[in-house]
Amino acid sequence: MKLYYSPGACSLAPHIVALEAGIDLALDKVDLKEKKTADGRNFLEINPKGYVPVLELDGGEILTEGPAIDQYLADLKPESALVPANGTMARYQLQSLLNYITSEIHKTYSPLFAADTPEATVANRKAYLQKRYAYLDAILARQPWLMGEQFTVADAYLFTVTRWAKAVHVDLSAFTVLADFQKRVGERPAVQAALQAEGLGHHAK
Ligand SMILES: N[C@@H](CCC(=O)N[C@@H](CS)C(=O)NCC(=O)O)C(=O)O
Repeated sequence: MKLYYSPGACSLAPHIVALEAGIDLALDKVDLKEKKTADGRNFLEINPKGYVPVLELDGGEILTEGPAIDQYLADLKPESALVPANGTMARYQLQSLLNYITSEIHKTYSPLFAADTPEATVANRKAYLQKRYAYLDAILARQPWLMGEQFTVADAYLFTVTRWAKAVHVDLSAFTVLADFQKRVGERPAVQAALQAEGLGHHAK
């Protein structure tokens, strides 16, 4: 299997998930600006949406969208307990969290990376993130991981998008529980290995 990624982008989450699960992944670093793979192929022919992450299965099938890829990888290794079993209420709660992270957090950061986003929109999005992080901070004040006592793919995803705060000047200093969470996730061997493989080193963007 191959993961198309860009260093530190949302593709870091499935990369972490694969390493947590002990899945051997080939990596292909995509130039997102030029839409080219590492070996110069047209990335748009692999994913017409033009973004990472993309998982290419051994038979050539393509799977896109981070939360779907995270769950696919985790389901390959149920013993890693990175997702609750399919069909259980806990699995739907996990999917609820993944949807919250993708739509309320991940996609609120996206305009902050664009040079042409108006200042008023930047301020609005930053205020919105404060509200949305407060909800997650309260969950993490009660339990070590988003789903409770077990580290799951949702934690890998939250860690990945929250790493962006510094780069786009989102002030998360009010969320000390979240800061502890980031530190704990960042210290996991699989996370350190993923960061290293993406050329990021410990905690760097
Ligand atoms: N809905 C997609 C969004 C993926 C996404 O936003 N990818 C970003 C990196 S974090 C990207 O590749 N952007 C480049 C582009 O859109 O041109 C998912 O959740 O997987």
